[in-house]
Amino acid sequence: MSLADFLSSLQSLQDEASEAFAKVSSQQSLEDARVRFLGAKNGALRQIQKQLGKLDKDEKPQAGQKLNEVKRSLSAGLERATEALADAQSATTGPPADPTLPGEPLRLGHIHPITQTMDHLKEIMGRMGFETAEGPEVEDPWHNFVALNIPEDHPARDPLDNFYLATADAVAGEADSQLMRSQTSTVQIRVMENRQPPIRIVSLGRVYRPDAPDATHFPMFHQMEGLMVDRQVTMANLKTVLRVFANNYLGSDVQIRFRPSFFPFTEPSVEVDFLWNDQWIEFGGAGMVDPAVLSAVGYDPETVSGFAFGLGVERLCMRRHNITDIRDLYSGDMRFLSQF
Ligand code: FA5
Repeated sequence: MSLADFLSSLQSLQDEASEAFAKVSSQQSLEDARVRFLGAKNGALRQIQKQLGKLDKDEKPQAGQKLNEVKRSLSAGLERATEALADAQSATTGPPADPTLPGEPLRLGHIHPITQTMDHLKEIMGRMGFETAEGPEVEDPWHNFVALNIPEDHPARDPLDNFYLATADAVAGEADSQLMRSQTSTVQIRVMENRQPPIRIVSLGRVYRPDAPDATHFPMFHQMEGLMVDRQVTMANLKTVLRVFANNYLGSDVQIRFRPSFFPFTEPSVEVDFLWNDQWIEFGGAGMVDPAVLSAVGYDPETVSGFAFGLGVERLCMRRHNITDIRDLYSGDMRFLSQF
C-alpha cells in the first residue's frame, strides 16, 4: 500500500464517519456507529492502522500523524453524537426522574357509607345472637304480600306503588307476576319456610318503591329486617333488642319511642321513632309476628311466638353521621362520599 492510498483511505473513513455520527437517532444506531468506526478489534480505523506497518519507514511519521488526527476527529464526533442524542431524549421525556422527591399519594377507593353502615349493623346484631340471612331482590307476590297477610285487594299491592317486572304474560299484581321487593320482610318468610324455631336472624338489603325522592325518601333504599321466633317471645324482648341496638349504634343518649301502628303481618304493631334535632323521626316498623303468618309458613302459633322489625338503613346512617339529605348518599359526588 502506498502512502497516498493510506492517507486517502483515512480521509474517506473520516468523511464516512462524520456522516454516520450526524445521522445517529437512537442508542442502537450510536452504538453501531461506534463499533463500526472505532471498534477496538474490527473497527474501520483499526483496520487501516494495521496497514501502517506495510509503509516505508520514512513514510510512517506522516502516516502516523494523519492517523492520530483522524482518531481524534472520530472520538470527538462520537462524543458530539452522544451528547446530541441525550439532548434529544431529554427534550421529549423531560429531565430524569428525581428518586428523592416524595411520591404521589395513591387515591384508593373505599366502601360506600351505606355498605359500611350495614356491616356495622350486622356486627351489633351479631353480638346479640342474630345471624345474617339473605333473600332475592326480585320477588313473587307470595313472599312480598300473601304470606305476609297482605291480601289480594290490599292497596299495598297496587301496581302504582310497586315496581312490577314486565314479564312475558304475567299481569302486574297477579300470582305469577314478579316485582322488585318493596320490603325485606320477604326474607322472614323465606327463612321460616326453610327452618324451624328457634330463629334469630337479621337480613339487610335493597328494597324498591316508586316514592318521589326528597330529603328522607329515595326509590331504592335499604332495610334491616329482624326476626326472632321461639317459645314465649314477647313484646318486652322486642323493645329490649331495639333499645340495645339503638344505644349501640346511635349512642347511649339516643331517645327512642314506640308508637302504636298497623302492619298486616304483625299484631300488635308499632312504629319506632328516634329524636333527632328535637323532632321525632320514624326509622322503622315492628311488632309481634301475626299468628296468620306463623300458620302460613307451617308453624304452630299456639307453641311459638315471635317478633319482627324492619328499619330504614339510610335513616340510621343519616342520624349517626348527621346527613340531612338522603340524596347525597346516591349522588356519586366524591366530595361527599370521600368523607366516610
Ligand atoms: C315496612 O317496610 C315494614 N316491612 C317494616 C316492618 C317489618 C314492620 C317487620 C313490622 C315488622 P315501612 O314501610 O314503614 O315498613 O318502612 C320501614 C322504614 O323504611 C321506614 O320507617 C323508613 O325508615 C324506611 N323507608 C320507607 N320508605 C323509604 C324511602 N322511600 N326512602 C328511604 N327510606 C324509606
